[in-house]
Amino acid sequence: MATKPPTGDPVQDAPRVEAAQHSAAGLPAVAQSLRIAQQQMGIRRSARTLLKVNQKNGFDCPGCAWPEGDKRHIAEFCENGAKAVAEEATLRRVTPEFFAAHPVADLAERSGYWLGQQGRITQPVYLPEGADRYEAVTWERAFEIIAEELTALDSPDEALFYTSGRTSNEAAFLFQLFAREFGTNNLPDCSNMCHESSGSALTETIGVGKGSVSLEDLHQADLIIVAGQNPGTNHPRMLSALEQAKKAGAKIISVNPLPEAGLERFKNPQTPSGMLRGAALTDLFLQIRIGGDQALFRLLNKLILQTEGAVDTAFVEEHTHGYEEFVRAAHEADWDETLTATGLDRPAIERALAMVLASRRTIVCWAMGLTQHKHSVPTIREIVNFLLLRGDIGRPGAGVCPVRGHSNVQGDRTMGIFERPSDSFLDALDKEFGITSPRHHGYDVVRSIRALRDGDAKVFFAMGGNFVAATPDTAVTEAAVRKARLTVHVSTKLNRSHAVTGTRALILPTLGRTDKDVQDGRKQVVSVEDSMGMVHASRGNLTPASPHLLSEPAIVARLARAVLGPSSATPWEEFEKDYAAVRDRISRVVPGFEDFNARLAAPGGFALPHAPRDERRFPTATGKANFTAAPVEYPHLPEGRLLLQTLRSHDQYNTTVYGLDDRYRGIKDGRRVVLVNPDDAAALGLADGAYTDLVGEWRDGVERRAPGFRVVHYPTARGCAAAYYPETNVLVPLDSTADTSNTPASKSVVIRFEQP
Ligand SMILES: Nc1nc2c(c(=O)[nH]1)N[C@H]1C(S)=C(S)[C@@H](COP(=O)(O)OP(=O)(O)OC[C@H]3O[C@@H](n4cnc5c(=O)[nH]c(N)nc54)[C@H](O)[C@@H]3O)O[C@H]1N2
Ligand SMILES: Nc1nc2c(c(=O)[nH]1)N[C@H]1C(S)=C(S)[C@@H](COP(=O)(O)OP(=O)(O)OC[C@H]3O[C@@H](n4cnc5c(=O)[nH]c(N)nc54)[C@H](O)[C@@H]3O)O[C@H]1N2
Ligand SMILES: [Mo]
Repeated sequence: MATKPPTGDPVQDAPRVEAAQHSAAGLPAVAQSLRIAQQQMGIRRSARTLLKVNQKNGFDCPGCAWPEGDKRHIAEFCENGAKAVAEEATLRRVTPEFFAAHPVADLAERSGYWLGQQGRITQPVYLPEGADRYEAVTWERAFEIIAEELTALDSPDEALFYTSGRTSNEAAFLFQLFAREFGTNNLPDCSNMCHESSGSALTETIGVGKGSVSLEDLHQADLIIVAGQNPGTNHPRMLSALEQAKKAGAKIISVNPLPEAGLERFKNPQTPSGMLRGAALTDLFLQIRIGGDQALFRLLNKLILQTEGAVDTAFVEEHTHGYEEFVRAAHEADWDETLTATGLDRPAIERALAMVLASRRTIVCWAMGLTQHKHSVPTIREIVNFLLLRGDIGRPGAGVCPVRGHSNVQGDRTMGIFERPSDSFLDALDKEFGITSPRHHGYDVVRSIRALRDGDAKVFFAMGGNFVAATPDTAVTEAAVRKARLTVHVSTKLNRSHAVTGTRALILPTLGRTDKDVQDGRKQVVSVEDSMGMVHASRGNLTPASPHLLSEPAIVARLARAVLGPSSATPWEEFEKDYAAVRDRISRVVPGFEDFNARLAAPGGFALPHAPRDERRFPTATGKANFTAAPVEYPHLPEGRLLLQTLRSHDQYNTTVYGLDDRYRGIKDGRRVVLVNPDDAAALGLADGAYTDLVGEWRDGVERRAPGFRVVHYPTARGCAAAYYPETNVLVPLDSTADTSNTPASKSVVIRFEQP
């Protein structure tokens, strides 16, 4: 058995393992935030910056999309928010001299961690055809190059306009407007890989693809079920909300293959007693097998139906459709099959049922543990069935709570970043701007990759993000992107996508959330929408990393002028100078944004309307909330295989690696680890500390291999394994996606182990 780490980036490949922790936050989290902040920003800048996070006159944290409460603490930040801020507000710089010293081939050899550590990009750079490295270029020339390539296309649909979820509402609105004036709906975005399954399931069943609860609802709930989510790492501020709910008497069930520290115990850094003792959060931990959630909720639904008086019949009669068919399907749920699918035992499910029946107000929260499977959409629909049965949508303290990822991913979608826009949205856009938007649908992320691979798309333009690292099937995706004529990235920091280029490539450096944005002599404000549909202002306060940076709205406005020329009647110049002018247009195009500029000025912003939440109105095809009755699915594994989920460590933000520890899980100094249940490991002959290759298995028979992972015996559910993304994206087949939403099934990867 090989025990040596593999070749590659040595720092990333020497993981050590300590005891996993059973509580999150507390003093170590505060200490860690300050340490990382000072390394990147120095002491004075750290203090100045961190005190402005999520304050009413400050900037929206570029970390997660969790909402801000009404009563804000002086330091309304969390460890991972502080890391996200430090990553952006760093004093390190990537200059044209850096690019002169590092050819693209050199950048391609570096780890994502190393690339990110180099700092903020200071000037636009260009990789000409045949050149081996990027060189400085003027903004004017950069836009000319893009215009040359875009206008040379046979069809506007040969261009792809990707968005990652940090882009402000104003920039996103301009970006989609530009794409549609140019003539395409090819607006793939990170949502396609993230909460698309939630959007698909919720739009069909309740008529709005967004969560139906506010922070206040969480505080009022009797029962909160957190399924497929690791808030201790990914939404740390959610722990305060859960703590508050518990103080008011709520119970919490967590449904997860892993015991996640944040859900076990939370040490609130804002209160002295919280800091010392912490609060136990989870009342019942259902250690489910990966992919077993639909079966679990289906059985719970059957048991609710069998309990006298448990169904809210008045609600069902007045507000829902499809009940009888659903009842027939639910009656087929079977204990034995559910126990197999979930790996749970009968008493655990009975305890869950008792808690559900005792609750008059239930909320279900979820994230990537539910959205990234083949059967994610029917799984989330089953959760909607579960809530509808008890009348738990559209009343205080109850509802659906898909917890979003990127800080403005929800707002970007509201602004029209969507490859399948509704006719009503396009009608309003056309009317406002006197344009004719294309009506045929565009490519989502997976279809964009296929289009590049097959030569159907030739220009790739990214508004943020790290496309080649975030997407599945790394080898296929990278080869596809390299076939492009031109790749363009609007970025703050270096990443893998800058090293995997088309024939020509551009990097356009931009302002981040923390940076002061001055246009035409006036300080600009942007806006964002959080996970609960609250829209508020964000104002950066730091001097930008370099005088050469342009804001995202300015980049889109100049791009549009260069590409569309005088044929566009849109006042792009005016939009660049004054974002309030953009908001005036948004207020006339996007429902819920009436009087946008005035309402944005209110401290804390305003809530967008949500028909199911506000008035129990369900704008679906049937005009009612729809019960659905899909067949129950769960993964079936061949002998000797495990189901791998690809997830986040505590020291990363998606493809941005802040450090090499996963403190709560006890992993140190390395990321190439695979967490395996000790009993599975014994059966497979995988000793703790041994090194193994992970080999993906998929019906196309192509070998996908991630070499050199250290085995860690870890108390995950039987039959399951876990390893970090993006390193394991090589194992996720491009065609392995969720039905309906087409989201890569990156939490359901069948693997075997091969020891060198
Ligand atoms: N610090 C930090 N914050 C972040 C991010 C980050 O990378 N770092 N990313 C942001 C983004 S874009 C997003 S989308 C969110 C992601 O937030 P999460 O969804 O919390 O992120 P993951 O690490 O993917 O964790 C998935 C969780 O689901 C569980 N799980 C996996 N499979 C199943 C299953 O089949 N059933 C159930 N019930 N559980 C399952 C895993 O054990 C894990 O706890 O976080 C956002 N916030
Ligand atoms: N295997 C696997 N794959 C996954 C997932 C998974 O759980 N498993 N999760 C998926 C999910 S949920 C998501 S959301 C995607 C994330 O996919 P992306 O959003 O594409 O990836 P990020 O890593 O968040 O992008 C980071 C880059 O964004 C740039 N950036 C940061 N801030 C700004 C800004 O303000 N403006 C601009 N223009 N650029 C900025 C920086 O250059 C940085 O390197 O990954 C998906 N991929
Ligand atoms: Mo995400």
